[in-house]
Amino acid sequence: MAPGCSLGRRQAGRGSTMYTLSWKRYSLMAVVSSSRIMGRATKQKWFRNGLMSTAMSLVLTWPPNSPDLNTIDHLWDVLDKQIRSMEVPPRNLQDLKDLLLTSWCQIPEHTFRDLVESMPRRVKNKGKYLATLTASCNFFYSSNSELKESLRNFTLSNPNIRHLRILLHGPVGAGKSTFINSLSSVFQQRITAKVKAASSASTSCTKTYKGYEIKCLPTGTLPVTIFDFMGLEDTAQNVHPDDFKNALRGHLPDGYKFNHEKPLSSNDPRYIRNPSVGEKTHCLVCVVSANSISRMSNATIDQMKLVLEEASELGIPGAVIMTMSDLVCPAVTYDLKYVYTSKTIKTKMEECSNKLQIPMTCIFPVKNYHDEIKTNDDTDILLLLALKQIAHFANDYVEDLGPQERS
Ligand SMILES: Nc1nc2c(ncn2[C@@H]2O[C@H](COP(=O)(O)OP(=O)(O)OP(=O)(O)O)[C@@H](O)[C@H]2O)c(=O)[nH]1
Ligand SMILES: [Mg+2]
Repeated sequence: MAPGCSLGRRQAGRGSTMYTLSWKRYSLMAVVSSSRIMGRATKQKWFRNGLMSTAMSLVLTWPPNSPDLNTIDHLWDVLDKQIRSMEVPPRNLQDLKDLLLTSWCQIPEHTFRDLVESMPRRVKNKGKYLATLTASCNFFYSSNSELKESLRNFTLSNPNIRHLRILLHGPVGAGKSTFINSLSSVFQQRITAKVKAASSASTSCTKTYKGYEIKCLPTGTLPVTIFDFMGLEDTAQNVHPDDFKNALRGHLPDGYKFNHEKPLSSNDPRYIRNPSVGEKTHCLVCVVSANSISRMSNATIDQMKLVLEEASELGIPGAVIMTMSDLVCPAVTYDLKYVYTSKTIKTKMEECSNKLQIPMTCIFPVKNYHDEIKTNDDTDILLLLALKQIAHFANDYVEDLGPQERS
């Protein structure tokens, strides 16, 4: 192609070339071809806001063999090949326009017919992939209110308990306390800050073992209590490992102030000797930040694994909340809906899975409310989906437990 016709060109996936042309129609064609996953309005907005680099990062975050079920894309490829194979390339925009129109008219009829007739086969081949992709995106269109309603009316599987007990643990500053505030915000439809969160610190801001119920409008609470734990530090001031065991088994009282020098002993009057089934932990949730998972020290990982193993021995299910998804992928920062299609987020989830030995199905990427002044649907939905799954894990665990009332 003559230099005057093109201002730039980029390869953006299978058969997709992104041209930056001054000729409007071809420019539109090229953009459609390379970023078929974006709606027209989104594309216009991204162009308007000068977010092309973000757009490209999103294109690259999609799988390389994204489904090419759009028949017209194949015809763009045919045109592309024809223009490139010209012995004399177009010298100017008018030339290019004329050549494109001529080439379009010369595309043989059988090419169109083949494309149409091959559609059922291509749909079949790509169907499985599409089903996964659609399923992962679809929940963003599930209604926020439906999810809230299902949690409000959550039926506990064990008549001996009133609340599922979820225990959060993880490194300092991972967003544990902010996660509890975020869940409260979701159900109160305003930003709440009941639990003290850190601005920035290397030592844990949370010093007390405390359970929080989630209030929901208009009245009432969810059948879930979330316990905040002191963050794991790379210092000698760390929480004593036996206090984790105490918390899992239900020996730690609500309001217990952590003492890194010694754990709560069974001789202490505050020690709950025979915890009821409702006082035990029903699901252990590791909270890690997507932004710092790669930098987590081996000591912290080992401590987390130790607690997970302890929980696993007791039969308590484990899960991971991966916070700060907004800080690792530009596309997700731009629009949270891309969380489950972002390759960066998937890589971070895999890293979590490998480091903590937790299956991918138990890892939930979220973004906490941390600098917003009001709630929004996309942030709500990720938080709600995570909470719903965790509640199910805990509910499955308590199903077979007896009353074990405290003596
Ligand atoms: N961008 C972003 N910031 C977050 C997110 N979650 C938490 N934060 C910020 O991270 C910082 C630490 O959050 P906390 O909730 O205090 O973390 P923590 O795990 O409770 O920490 P400790 O109690 O000190 O162990 C706060 O400044 C939050 O505003 C998130 O999803 N995205
Ligand atoms: Mg905290």
